[in-house]
Amino acid sequence: MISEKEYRRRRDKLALVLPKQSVTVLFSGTHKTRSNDTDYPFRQDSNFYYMSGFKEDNAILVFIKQKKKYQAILFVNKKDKTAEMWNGKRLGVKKATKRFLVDHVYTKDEFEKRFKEYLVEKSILCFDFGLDYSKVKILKRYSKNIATHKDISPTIGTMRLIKSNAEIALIKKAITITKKAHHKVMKLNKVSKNEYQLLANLEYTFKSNGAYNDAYTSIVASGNNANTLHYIDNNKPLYKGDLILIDAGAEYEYYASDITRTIPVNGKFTVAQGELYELVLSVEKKIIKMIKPNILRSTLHKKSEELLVEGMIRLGILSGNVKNIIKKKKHKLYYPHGIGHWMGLDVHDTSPYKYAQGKEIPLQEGMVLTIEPAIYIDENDTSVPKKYRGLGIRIEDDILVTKDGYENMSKGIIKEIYDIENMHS
Ligand SMILES: [Mn+2]
Repeated sequence: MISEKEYRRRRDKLALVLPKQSVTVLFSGTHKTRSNDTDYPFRQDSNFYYMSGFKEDNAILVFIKQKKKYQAILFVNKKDKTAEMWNGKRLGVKKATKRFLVDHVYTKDEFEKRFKEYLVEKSILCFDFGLDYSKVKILKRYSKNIATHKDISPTIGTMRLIKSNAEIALIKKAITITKKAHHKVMKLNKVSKNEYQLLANLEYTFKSNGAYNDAYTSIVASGNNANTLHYIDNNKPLYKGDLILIDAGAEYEYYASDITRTIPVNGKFTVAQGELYELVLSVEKKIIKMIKPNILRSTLHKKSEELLVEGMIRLGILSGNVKNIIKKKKHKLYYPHGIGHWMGLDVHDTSPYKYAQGKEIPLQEGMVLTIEPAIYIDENDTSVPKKYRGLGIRIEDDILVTKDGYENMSKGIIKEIYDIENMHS
């Protein structure tokens, strides 16, 4: 759990880098209507949650900074018996004042009036430029005299890069649940089942272990479906002899995990599947071993391209020399994405990859990223030996950068061929 003190420390830290004479506004998420009076499941805005720890909708966090000192002010839904009867309890001003270590708490109704006052004699308004336009409109209505608008999202994103011990503990908890889910599916007899039955199985394990939100829509892609990168139909029958690519991660207390395993439907890899799988696995392991402070993510990516291309030449999937193939981007057909991404409150954490000046941000202790090399070979790609066509293999783990190297937080989720085959019933 993240303590109220930690949330306050984050606000203090943000306030240090906020411009003088500025007002910063962070909005909570808003319920989104699916149709009529039915909403999509609500999930709090990650930046708002990072700075407040508050899970309700309709809330606003404001920072007012003069020269050095700042004030944090939270606006919340007011208590309302009828609304609470229909849509759930609200914390209200009184309890929020007790709980949150902010300077003031007011009801949301008071926001517009107070916001106008906050802006007097200020020169900069900071907010998340990715906001819904309806919210931007409110801000713009009152801030016509403010010369400068600044996007606050990269600043918070930069803070979110380095995880605290409490955050790491939550990510590890999410991974533990994800491990149970993947292992359970590995054990199942999957022949004659459907992708959605595996999906149901994964979700059952997630939800029954307290991960009631998924970190993202799971991908259960059998056979050639694995070559559709964002395949989420998850509704095709499973055939004996095919592989299934499962990219599924639990979210625990707002923290994500992101794990991919590729396993055989009938529990046994064919020789060709094994050859391609061992290539991806060996690359994944080599790249993970390179992780340490100050290395660049782009260095990891380039190395993964080289190693995958080398292997694909060896297997007869590509021909020519490594340098030329990469220069001509021929490998992009088989390995089109990056080696991995930041992970935290969001599965693809919204933290920057470059400093404002354009230089790449090197890995540092406390950062969390995924490593996920892959090879995708479409079933209709006649340039590739027939035995490899229709195979799509990705292996993904969640890595914490430590003081002198790394910790593979998901190393307990098995990935060796021998172990996967043994796991199968
Ligand atoms: Mn991923």
